[in-house]
Amino acid sequence: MYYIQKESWDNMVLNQKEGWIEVITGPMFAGKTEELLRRIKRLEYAKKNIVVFKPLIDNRYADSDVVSHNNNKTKSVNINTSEEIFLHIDKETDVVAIDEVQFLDNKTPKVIDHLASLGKRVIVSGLDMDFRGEPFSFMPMLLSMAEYVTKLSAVCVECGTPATRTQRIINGRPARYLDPIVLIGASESYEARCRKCHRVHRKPKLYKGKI
Ligand code: TTP
Ligand code: MG
Repeated sequence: MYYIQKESWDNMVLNQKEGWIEVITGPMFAGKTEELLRRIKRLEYAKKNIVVFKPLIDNRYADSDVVSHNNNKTKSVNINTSEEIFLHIDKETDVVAIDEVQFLDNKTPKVIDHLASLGKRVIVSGLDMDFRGEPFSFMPMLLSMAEYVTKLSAVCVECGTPATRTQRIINGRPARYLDPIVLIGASESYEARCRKCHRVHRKPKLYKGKI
């Protein structure tokens, strides 16, 4: 838990006129990171003061960069918990950006909401669903709190239609429903799929039969 001096937060509120939450979401291979980087670049041209964060869990490419599949990148601060964000921003910060936000802790929606109330523009990108096709952690809450939501789709590797889900493949087979939610990876373990082509081994069926 981090305690911030009340005076400094009050000053922040006084100095900021606006704040809101933007969420970029969708399955893997949809270009979420690319879209986040595009928005960051535009704001850099406008000389905005931006701090970019990334959960420490994702070390696929580099330790202190957010990197897209196209190898675009920007410097980022690695954090273990959402409250660490407060240690890296001040009243001069205009924009807080977070990639792979779904990996942060459950306090994240509250922290982000607080930042927006203080006048920060908060732009986050993250998976809306896990490999089972179920909501990823606190993402539903964040999506409902956001002023702006951009839901991107990928392309289904099986049938070529828009892909809204992420297929996890283990040893050439669909992963099991009870496998751990977190498994860092890219195309060696994941594919983009549409609803029809998405498979989860032993996923419980709530309703059986046809209408
Ligand atoms: P993403 O950034 O969502 O994947 P991406 O870079 O392919 O997508 P985009 O181009 O849209 O930015 O990273 C997802 C990470 O989450 C990746 O390391 C795999 C991991 N992951 C899990 O741990 N559990 C899951 O259930 C799923 C679907 C992904
Ligand atoms: Mg990404």
